[in-house]
Amino acid sequence: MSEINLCLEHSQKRVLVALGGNLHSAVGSPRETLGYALANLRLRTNTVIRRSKYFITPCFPVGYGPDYVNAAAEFYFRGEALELLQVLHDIEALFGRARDTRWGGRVLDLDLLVFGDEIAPSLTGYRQWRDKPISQQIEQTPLEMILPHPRLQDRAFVLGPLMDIVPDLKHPVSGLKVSEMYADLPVSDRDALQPLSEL
Ligand code: PH2
Ligand code: MG
Ligand code: MG
Repeated sequence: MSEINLCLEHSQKRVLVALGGNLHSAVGSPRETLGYALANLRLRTNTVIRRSKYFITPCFPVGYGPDYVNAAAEFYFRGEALELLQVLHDIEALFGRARDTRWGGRVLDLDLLVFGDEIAPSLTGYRQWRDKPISQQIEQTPLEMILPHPRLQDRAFVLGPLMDIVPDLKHPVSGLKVSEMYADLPVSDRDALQPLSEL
């Protein structure tokens, strides 16, 4: 193996981030905000980022607010997961996101989906969040970092964008590929995603 590959393996983690927003920010529409947020993320992490298409997605839970724009981004990060989480929170704050527990509307949501094969805070802690009933998911927000994202396998607005860039990525806990998790979603959830043209 080359020296360059060795370096990559030891110090960089493959990262997937979900982007979403359904309210206008000071810089524009949700799609524009997501674009600026990605540019900001590139600068702060000094990485090359691969982005999915943008998708219009119905608000989950249905009726809680306007449609979202969602996308996913992949890059390789040198550092700790908590450092990256802080960067994501800083970018959310920069674009006017008030951190609260309401699901109905937000100008920018940046979720750390996968950080290499890291599981946090522990397998038990991860499973507690993954297995929460929907009523508690709406009411409670974890204060600590949970990895992988506990709702990753459930949401078409996350898996649809991931399908676009990393269909073969394996879930660090279940071992299922993105394509398998996507195929397991209700057809109506998948059909509700509307990819936006890049032009
Ligand atoms: N994010 C939420 C709640 N509901 N619905 C869609 N369509 N897209 C999202 O990103 C989203 C949501 C909480 O983060
Ligand atoms: Mg979030
Ligand atoms: Mg979210």
